[in-house]
Amino acid sequence: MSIEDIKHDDASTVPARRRFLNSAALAGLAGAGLSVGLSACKQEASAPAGTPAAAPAAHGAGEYGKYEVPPGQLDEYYSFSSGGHSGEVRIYGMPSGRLFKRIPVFNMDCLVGWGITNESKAIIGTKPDGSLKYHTGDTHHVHQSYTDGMYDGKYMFVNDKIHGRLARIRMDTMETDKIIELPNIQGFHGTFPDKRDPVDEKINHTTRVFCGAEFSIPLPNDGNGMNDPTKYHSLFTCVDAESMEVRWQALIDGNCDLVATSFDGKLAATNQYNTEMGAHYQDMMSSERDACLFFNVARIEDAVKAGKTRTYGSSKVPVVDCTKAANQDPKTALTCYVPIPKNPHGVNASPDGKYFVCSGKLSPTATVIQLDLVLKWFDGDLKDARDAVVAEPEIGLGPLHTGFDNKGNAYTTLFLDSQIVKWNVEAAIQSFKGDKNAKVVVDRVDVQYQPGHGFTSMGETKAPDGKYFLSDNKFSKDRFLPVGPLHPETAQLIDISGDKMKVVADHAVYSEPHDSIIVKRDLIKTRQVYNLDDFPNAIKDPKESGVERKGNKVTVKMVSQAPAFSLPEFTVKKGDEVTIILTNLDKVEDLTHGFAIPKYDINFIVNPLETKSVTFKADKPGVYWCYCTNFCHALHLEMRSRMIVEK
Ligand code: RUQ
Ligand code: CUA
Ligand code: CA
Repeated sequence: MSIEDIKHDDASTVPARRRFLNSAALAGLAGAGLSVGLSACKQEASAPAGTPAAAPAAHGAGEYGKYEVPPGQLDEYYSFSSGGHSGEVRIYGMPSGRLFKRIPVFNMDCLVGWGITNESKAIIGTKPDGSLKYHTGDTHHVHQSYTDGMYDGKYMFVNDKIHGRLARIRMDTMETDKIIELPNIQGFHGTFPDKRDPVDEKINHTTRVFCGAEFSIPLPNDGNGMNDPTKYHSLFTCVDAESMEVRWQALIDGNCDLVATSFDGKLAATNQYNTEMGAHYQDMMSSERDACLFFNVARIEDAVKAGKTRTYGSSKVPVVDCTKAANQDPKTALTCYVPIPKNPHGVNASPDGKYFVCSGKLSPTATVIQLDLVLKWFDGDLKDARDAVVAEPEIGLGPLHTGFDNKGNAYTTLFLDSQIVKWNVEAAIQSFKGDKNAKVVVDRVDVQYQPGHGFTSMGETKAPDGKYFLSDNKFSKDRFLPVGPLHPETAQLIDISGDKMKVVADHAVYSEPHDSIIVKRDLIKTRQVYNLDDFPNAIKDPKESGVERKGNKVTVKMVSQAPAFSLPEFTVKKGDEVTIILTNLDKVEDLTHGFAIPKYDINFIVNPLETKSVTFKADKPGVYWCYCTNFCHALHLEMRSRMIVEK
C-alpha cells in the first residue's frame, strides 16, 4: 500500500474521526505519523480502496439491516424534532430516520398555506392591517403533554426563541392550534410541561407549561434605563396548558436557559449560566459557579392568589418576586438557587423521579441534584442548598444534554470531545460519597461531529425503554455528499441496548434541529379525516356554492370533489375584497386538494372534510386560472376554476 493509498483511505473510509477532528494525524502521515494512519487504516483492511464506507468495519452490513425498516413496514417510534430557525417542527420515523412531515409553526409554508389562510393567520397573529405580525421563528424545545408520567398523545408544546412565543400542536391532526406571545421577556428558550399538579394530587396530567427566558431586558422595555444594569431582569413564565393563557411570571436573579419539571409536579427548574447578569460573554463566565434554580410551584401560586404580585408595562400578568433578596428564609422561599459549576447547559429529569441532572458546559462535570433534598431545603431542614448536590462526576469536555435508559444510566452529549458518554447515576453518587471503586463512566462513543442535543427513546417519561439514543450533531462536514456551503446536520442513531453503545445510522437533517423526543408509536393516535363540524364556515352542500356580495365585500363559496371545484368559474370586480371559502367534501383518506391563484400569491390545501379560507383584494383585472396544486386524481390537471376580475 502506497502513501497515496493510505491518504485516500484515511479520508474516505475511516468515518470515525476522518480529517476534521484528526487532521494532525493525516498531516503527519508522510513522516512520523505514519503508524497513526496505518492503525486507523487497518480497521478497514477488508474494504477495497475507494469504497465509501458507511460504517466502521467492526459491524458487518447484515447487522445494519436490523436497523432498517423494510418497504411497507412501519417504524417503531415517532421522533418529534424542533427545526431551529426554520421555525417549524418535524416528524421522523425511528429507527428509519424517514421524514414524514414538517409542521409549520412560526414560519410560513406555501405547501399547506400556513400564513396564507385566514385560519392560520389568526393562530400566528396579525397586525391591525391583517398582515402577519412575525414571519420568523426559532424552535428549540419540543415536549408532549403527560398523563401519569407518560406521553398522553394530546398536545405538543414548542418555543419560539426569537419573539418569545409558545405554540401548541394538537397531536390528533399534528397541526399548530395555538400560539401566544409571552410578555416582559426576550430569548424564550427552554420549555417543559408539568407532569402532575403540585397541589391537587388527583390531577395527574399536564396542566401547566413552564418557559425560561434567557435574555435579561430592562423592565419595562420601553426605552428607559437601557444602560442601567439594575433594570435588567429575566422572568420564568407559567402558561395554562388548556387555555394557553399566561398564569404568572417569576422575577429572578440571573437568567433562565433550559427547563425541567419533576414527576410529582412540585418542582420546576431552570439551569442558569449567567448568574453574573453580564452583558458580554466574558462577564457571563466570570464566576466559577452558576446555578440550577428551583421553583416551588405551590408556594408561588399561593403568592399569586394572595395578590403578592406586581405587573410591568401594559401586561396584566401577575409577577411574583423570586429574587434571592426577597426569599431569604427557606421556609417561605419561592425559589432555591442550587450552585453548580460554570455556565451549565441542560437540565434533565431522571425517569425514577429522584434527580435532575445539569451539565457543566464550561466544566467537565455533570451535577446530580436530589429532588427530595431540595424539598427538604424548602422545609428549612437542609442548611445549604448546595447540599442537594449528591454527585458531580467528571464525564468529559463540553457536556450539554442528558438522556436516560431503564438501567440507571445517563447519556450525555460532549460537544468539545465530540462524544456521547454513558455514565451510571448511582455509581456517580457512590463515588461522590468517597467510594474509590465506583465505576462512573461506563462507555464512550465518538459521534460526527460535535453533538448538541441528545435524547433516548421514551427517555423523558417514567418508562424509558433503553433502546436508542439519538445524537443531533451540530456539524456534519464530510458525512454526506456536498451540497454547497450550508451543510445538513447529522442525526446519529445509537443502539444503547447492549453494554457498548453502537452508532448504527447517520441521518441527514435540514438545519437545524435542537431538542427532540422519541415516542413509541402506539401512544399516538391521529385522525385521517376532519369533521365538517369542526369548521363554523364549512360549506356542507355543493348547492351552497356561489358568490355573495355585500358592497365591495365578496364571499365565494366553493367545494372540492375530485376532480372538480363546484364553481368552474366565478366573477368579481376590481377593487373587491374577496374571501374564498373552500371545503373539501372528499372524505377519502389521503385525498387532499390544493388551491392556487396565479399572480395573487395564494396557495393552500384542504384535507378531507377540511375548510379553509383566504381573503385578498382583487386589484388586477383579467382571467386567473385557479388550479388544484395537490395531486389528487387522474384529472388533477383539469381540476380548475376560472376567476374573472372585471374592470
Ligand atoms: S438548547 S442552543 Cu435550545 Cu442545547 Cu439548542
Ligand atoms: Cu384536486 Cu389535484
Ligand atoms: Ca456564568
